[in-house]
Amino acid sequence: MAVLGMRAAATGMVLGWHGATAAVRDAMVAGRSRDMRSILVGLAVLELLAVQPARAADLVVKVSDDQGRPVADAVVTVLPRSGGGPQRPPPERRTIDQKNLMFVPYIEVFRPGDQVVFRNSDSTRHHVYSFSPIKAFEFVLAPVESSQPQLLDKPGVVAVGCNIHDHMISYLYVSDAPWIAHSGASGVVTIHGLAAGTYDVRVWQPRLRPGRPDLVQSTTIVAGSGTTGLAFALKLLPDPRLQFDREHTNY
Ligand SMILES: [Cu+2]
Repeated sequence: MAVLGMRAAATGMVLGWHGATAAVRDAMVAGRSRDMRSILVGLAVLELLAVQPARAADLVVKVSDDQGRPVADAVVTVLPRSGGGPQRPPPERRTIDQKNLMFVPYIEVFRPGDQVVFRNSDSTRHHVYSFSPIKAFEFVLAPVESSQPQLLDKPGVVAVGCNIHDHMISYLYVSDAPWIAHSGASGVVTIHGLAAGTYDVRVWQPRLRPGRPDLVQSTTIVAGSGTTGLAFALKLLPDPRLQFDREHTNY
């Protein structure tokens, strides 16, 4: 809030600059050199404030488990309290492949309006299904076959399984957050170019207990601060790819 206040104050000063030019002219006419000097010093400071926009900063989110080990496949979403964010990209269609009896990728991020296609690159059949309330589907895919595109129009998590191979699972994370990214092996996600302000940062990972809201922390980005760090420690269940059951589809 202090930052927003400062920006508002700077705007006020910029308006004051226009008023001040008349004051400078008056001072010159009157020949009041001391006033003139203080006005010029004031103008220099104001100019400095006016030309310096609120510099963007990076947010580095570190996701680890309760033993401090880095956590991969964690989805990080960043929502500014004041709204806004980068322009939303047009809807996209992404493919979830089935290779070596696995869904690839394990997690994928979508925005409402995007579509998902399931492709079977194995030489065996897969029976792909979701019981998710935000998107339910079920179809058998023969080798090299692809599904019809499935529209993902609501935010939430879609757990996808295979009725033939119980260990196969994939998660579709649908979110309209302005910034969204997921962690690799390092457990670190960096969001670049955040303007000053307060943000809610959410973390979801497939091995968190299902049916619970995302973990959330808020952070304030200060203009020109460079990098702000945030750490999440997750209490994780065993990997669902090793023991898939209906519990993991309960979103
Ligand atoms: Cu299968």
